[in-house]
Amino acid sequence: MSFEEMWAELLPIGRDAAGGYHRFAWTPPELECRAWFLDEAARRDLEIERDANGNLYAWWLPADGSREDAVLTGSHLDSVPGGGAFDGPLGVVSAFAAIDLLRERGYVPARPIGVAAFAEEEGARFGVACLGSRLLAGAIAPERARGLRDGDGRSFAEVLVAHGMDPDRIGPDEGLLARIGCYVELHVEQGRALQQPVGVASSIVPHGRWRLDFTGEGNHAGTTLIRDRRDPMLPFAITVLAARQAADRNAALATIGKVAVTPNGVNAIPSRVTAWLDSRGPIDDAVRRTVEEIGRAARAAAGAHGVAVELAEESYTEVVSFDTGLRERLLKVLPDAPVLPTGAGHDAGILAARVPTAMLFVRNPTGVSHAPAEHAEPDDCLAGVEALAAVLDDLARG
Ligand code: HGY
Ligand code: MN
Ligand code: MN
Ligand code: MN
Repeated sequence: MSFEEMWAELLPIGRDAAGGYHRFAWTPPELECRAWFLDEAARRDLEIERDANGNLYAWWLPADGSREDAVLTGSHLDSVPGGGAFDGPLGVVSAFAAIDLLRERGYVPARPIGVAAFAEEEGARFGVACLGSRLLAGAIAPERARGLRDGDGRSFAEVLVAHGMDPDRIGPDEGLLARIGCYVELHVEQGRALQQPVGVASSIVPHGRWRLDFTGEGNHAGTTLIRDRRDPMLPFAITVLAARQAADRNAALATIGKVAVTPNGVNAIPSRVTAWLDSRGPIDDAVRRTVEEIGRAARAAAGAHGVAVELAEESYTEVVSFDTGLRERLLKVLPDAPVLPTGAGHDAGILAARVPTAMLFVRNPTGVSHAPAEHAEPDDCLAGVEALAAVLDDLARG
């Protein structure tokens, strides 16, 4: 199954008429992607492993059957709502294609090569990004993860049970982590910085996700005088503006991109507005300062409208500098590859706290991501596969 054939199989899964993807953890499209992963692994006689956290692994074991000091690659198969085709899947398809390339060249690994598909990387269903890799790495308390709820109020624990898994078993998998010698994730670039087909990551900027709950008083839109209203939409709207102003002041990024209005009716003043804030910055305190300023503005606006507001941190990841030794080794294999930071979060950013980790990027000529315009040219995708194969060849050689 060539890269193109694998890509053609995945492409229609969970895609809407506008070309955006809706592959949320344990929903039918993502389950179809999981089935695709297992099918591709079986086709290559790779050994399947499922950890207790919902992550999938396909292992190419060395002749002696060893499972130690593995070279893990892969990425994720889930998407943001209306996301692009490449964010995640490009790393997984390229991993299978790189294994095919190595096998065609008669390569025999001296240590295991694994392909991972980490669960809920976007956090689009349960709200916390990289949920699967955070659980594996011990970067989120299992109790908190069990209680995370999706938009329909279903808990992560209930969803795991519905898919035959035991929520009491989620959490750090020290045995599996001990078997991973290093992790190298290939990912489509999510900006305009990469002007060559393939690049190597230096770091991930700090980023975090917060939840704002504005609680007012639901009431009739046609009979409630303005002076009698406690409408949560007002402080919400003021906070959206405040987010942009705080970001500009701190040279950071701040986005309020997901909102839930309850009830969501034309002729009803809502009782509650929940908004999610995403903030990123080149340095740690840019993000923290931005969020503090937004919190102050939200509280002032809420108070002025008789509305209560709560600001809660969902996840925060400090700046991640990838393993320099591993990066230098990649650059020996790929001497022409530029080195660049990424503003996007990745499972590699979470695993970097536990195992030597590096990332490869494939050029995205549109610079757009998390939207249908996200793109990588076929030649650049194949250059990515060649680069990944060369890196795996080097890392898994005896
Ligand atoms: O949100 C991110 O930065 C990543 O695409 N999950
Ligand atoms: Mn198939
Ligand atoms: Mn993403
Ligand atoms: Mn991604």
